Amino acid sequence: MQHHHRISLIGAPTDIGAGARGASMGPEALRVARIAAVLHSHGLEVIDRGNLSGPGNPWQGPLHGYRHLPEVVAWNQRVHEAVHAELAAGRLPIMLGGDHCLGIGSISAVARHCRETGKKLRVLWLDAHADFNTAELTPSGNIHGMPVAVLCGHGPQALVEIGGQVPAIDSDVVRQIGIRSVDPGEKRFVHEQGLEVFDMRYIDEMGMRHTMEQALMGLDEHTHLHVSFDVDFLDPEIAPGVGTTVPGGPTYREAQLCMEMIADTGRLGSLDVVELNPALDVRNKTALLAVDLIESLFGKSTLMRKS
Ligand SMILES: [Mn+2]
Repeated sequence: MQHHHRISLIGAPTDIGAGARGASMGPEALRVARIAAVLHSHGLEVIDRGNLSGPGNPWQGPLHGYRHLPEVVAWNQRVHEAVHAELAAGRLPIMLGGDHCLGIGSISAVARHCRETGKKLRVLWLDAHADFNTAELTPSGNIHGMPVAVLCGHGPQALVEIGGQVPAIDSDVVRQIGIRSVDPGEKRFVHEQGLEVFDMRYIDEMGMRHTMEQALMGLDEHTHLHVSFDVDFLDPEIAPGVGTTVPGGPTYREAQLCMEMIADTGRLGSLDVVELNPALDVRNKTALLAVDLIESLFGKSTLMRKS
């Protein structure tokens, strides 16, 4: 059975950290795909808080290694406050992105909530990319490639200190799943920092079931499980509506199993859905798939089990 039955949807319509425009339309595409009604149909209380507002996208090049840093900070402060307020009210926030830079605001809020309530944190990072770049390592300066590094304390001061503690999280709470595109310098840094990565090679060799058993190992009743779901985690054959497609991702069934095994833990406490880009989608199919998978994350299949 799910732990939380009261869900809050928080739209964060921006592509401020991305290398392509369009993720700003993600929240509306998920609403068009009926995310609220689908979750409600499983007996969950859902409140749509509407969209946060923030600065527009000036579409400029990098400055000191970062694109749009002041705007990224502004958006993440708003996401941080909104997500933290829902958690403090005993609700389960789903942050509808938006690009993945918003994971900084969201996960720093979850970490702060865990400190305040004495909970242990586990973060599952479902993504084709490690998102562990720094200004020194990335040529693009797109901050959506940096959120995990920032959360672990590596990045510009204004971003690493969102949440009131630096680093916001320890790297050992993160489990990355589905990774298949990492820059050479980033790869070295991921190894140095001891991030636990289940890349596609691992999933191919060991299977999704074993991968998820490893990634979910050690959860207990005091653990808050946060899932940061970058839609580019999925194979682009089934999920074309993202800015940075990488071939060779999890299939439909593998992705379902991943979500179902997370649901089975009963520990899901918060969720990000990011990088959905309706401008690149085909008749909203990627949004519909994302909602289908989120339905499984909240226990669609477990409802059919006798247990
Ligand atoms: Mn990402």
